[in-house]
Amino acid sequence: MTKTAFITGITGQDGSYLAELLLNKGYEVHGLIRRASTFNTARIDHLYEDPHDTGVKLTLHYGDLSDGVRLVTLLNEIKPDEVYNLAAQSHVRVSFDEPEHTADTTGTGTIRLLEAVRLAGIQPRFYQASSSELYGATPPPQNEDTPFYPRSPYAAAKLYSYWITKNYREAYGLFAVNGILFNHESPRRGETFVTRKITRAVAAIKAGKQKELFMGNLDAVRDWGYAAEYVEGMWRMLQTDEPEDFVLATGVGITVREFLEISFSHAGLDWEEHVRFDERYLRPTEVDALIGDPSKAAEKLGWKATVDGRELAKLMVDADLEALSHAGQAWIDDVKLESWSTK
Ligand code: NDP
Ligand code: GDR
Repeated sequence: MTKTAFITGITGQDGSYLAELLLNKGYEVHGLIRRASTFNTARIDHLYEDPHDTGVKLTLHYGDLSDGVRLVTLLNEIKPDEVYNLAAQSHVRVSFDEPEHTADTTGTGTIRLLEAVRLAGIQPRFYQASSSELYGATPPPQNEDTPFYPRSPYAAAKLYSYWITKNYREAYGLFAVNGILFNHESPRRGETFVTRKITRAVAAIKAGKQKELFMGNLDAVRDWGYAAEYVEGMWRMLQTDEPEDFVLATGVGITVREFLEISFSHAGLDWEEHVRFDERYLRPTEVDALIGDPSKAAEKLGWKATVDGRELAKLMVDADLEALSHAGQAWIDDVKLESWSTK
């Protein structure tokens, strides 16, 4: 029988890869999208299906995690077998500027969705996009038993979502799991996260269209993996016999500085000639080092990352050089906007 999945955050990096994965597995996929004054579906446009056709497998629905009633209506209609809650205000630096909005989307949004599941009277398997940011100030290596110490409004909101997901599992017997995912990136990564910011700048500098790149703390260590592999891990978490929480990570940590060095030198450039400091990119409280221990996922899910941060830097630089060669000036103008409106 065809399985049905409901994905919040389908227009984001992970949502787009997960939608692809589930469609390839034969699922009927329903995605929640926010109404915006411009189209925000660029990452999933290649999956477009004409809704007038028969046998359509991907359907998009307007809604928002701030609108609980809408979530109940949708879950009632769709009655999914699996729910993936990927939607969030997901930028850590921005969460210091918009703490209340972040709490509402990244924290309270999860309880709205869980309550919508209950009110719709359905028993889907439920995936919560938890984060390595939960560990915050607790030093690496971090696994499922490591104590949490959130260091931002974003991480504090995700902490609430982590515990409320666990609580609904224990209180109502819902098959609800937390995927505690370490940073994962791709050519589809949002332009203001550090990896993509760097690889896009490398492409623009290489093309002679940009000279400088303004950055914050280069000493931070992150365990960067490849997003396309991580969505497979999400799906596997919902296919087990018992609901459990899992860490997904590569186990390899590198500094932002090393990611810069690799990315620039891959394009034949010297990062020190181009990178400048801008305190706007510092955070009031920083997370110094995140390096995951993914052994539980390897043992119980048979999941293992094959791309670490060093390979990812090259993969993303290649993709951005390629994108630039196709898109030209419009792409360059877009790169400049990074420092205008964002952190
Ligand atoms: P993105 O920022 O790329 O995508 C976030 C998605 O959430 C977008 O589709 C966005 O819609 C949607 N969204 C934001 N606010 C709302 C709202 N109020 N109602 C409905 N939808 C909303 O994130 P990623 O794909 O990178 O991450 C997916 C999830 O995993 C997030 O929850 C993130 O916090 C978490 N996570 C990510 C990690 C990573 O390294 N990528 C690591 C660990 C956890 P729109 O397109 O309209 O903005
Ligand atoms: P992070 O990702 O905060 O780990 O959250 P981000 O790429 O924003 O930052 C990683 C590290 O790089 C440092 N940094 C900069 N960061 C940005 N964005 N821009 C800069 O110019 C810059 N200079 C240095 C940061 O200080 C930080 O230490 C991501 C998000 O996807 C979350 O949603 C997710 O939960 C976590 O990863 C795991």
